[in-house]
Amino acid sequence: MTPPVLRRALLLAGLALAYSAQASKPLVMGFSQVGAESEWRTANTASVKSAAQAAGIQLKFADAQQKQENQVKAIRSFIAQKVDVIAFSPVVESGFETVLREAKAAKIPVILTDRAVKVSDPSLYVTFIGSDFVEEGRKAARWVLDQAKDGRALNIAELQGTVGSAPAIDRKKGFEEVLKANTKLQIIRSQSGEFTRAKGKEVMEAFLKVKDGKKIDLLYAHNDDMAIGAIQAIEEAGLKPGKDILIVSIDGVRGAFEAMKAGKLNVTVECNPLLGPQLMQLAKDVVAGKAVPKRVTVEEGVYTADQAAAELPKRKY
Ligand code: GYE
Repeated sequence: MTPPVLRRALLLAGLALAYSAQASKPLVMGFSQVGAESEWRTANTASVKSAAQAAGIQLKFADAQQKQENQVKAIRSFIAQKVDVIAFSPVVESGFETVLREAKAAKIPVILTDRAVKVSDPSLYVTFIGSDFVEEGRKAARWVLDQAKDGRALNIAELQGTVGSAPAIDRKKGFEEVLKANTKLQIIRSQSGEFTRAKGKEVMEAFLKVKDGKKIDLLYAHNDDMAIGAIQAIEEAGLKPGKDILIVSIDGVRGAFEAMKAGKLNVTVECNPLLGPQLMQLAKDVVAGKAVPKRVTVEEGVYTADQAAAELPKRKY
């Protein structure tokens, strides 16, 4: 028989052990990603995964393959698994109210990364970290205005991002807002290319086939991948991208810099996908009960073709 003193000592040691195990238990984050539709997204996923590892956060990663229903399912499963924090990049803006209420009821904080949602109750998420997409659209349009300073008219084709997504809605809005300053600049075609190269190419082919007697002078693509797809379509139609049709797109991924270096893309507006480290810090703060800003933005620039060769080696994505 163990003497009572020893038994108590053993019990206390056991408790201490259990307590320290509890204290060092890694924070668990459920992360629902949009998909793998673009170079931007690939860089974003890599950033989230490596930052989680560096921060000692256990990441449960789910790929929604561009489908909102998959995202809702993933969030429900994170709730069932009682993760410490949920982060997600919403495929579209609307339709998340119900599942976000479920997370709130389960007292699991939600961080929006990259894209925003439309909800009637802003307390359904703690914070939103991501770029200002309206401003990106404005930056693209300011470059277009610059090209038309000599008074020429430009017919513009627009490749929109995923229908209903925050970047597609906001990049269109910001672009149109600034473009209004010059009525000689008209959007004559506009359709979604779903943020992918394949769809960007397909829609551009269709744009070029429209027989309404209007020539496309400039292409505005909501991301680089669609612009790169469109470049192929333009070349296959026997035209010179970057010359016969000026091209402005958004993201600033390596592929865009390569296209600019080759003279096929004129300008890219930067949208930084490397949100991982900031996201992990926010998650730690939120779980620790610290106050965090409701909106965290990212610093970004605009790059033109003449800067491409010098910038390319410095690009991190
Ligand atoms: O611009 C695009 C991606 O949400 C900012 O999604 C992101 C956008 C990005 O597919 O390439």
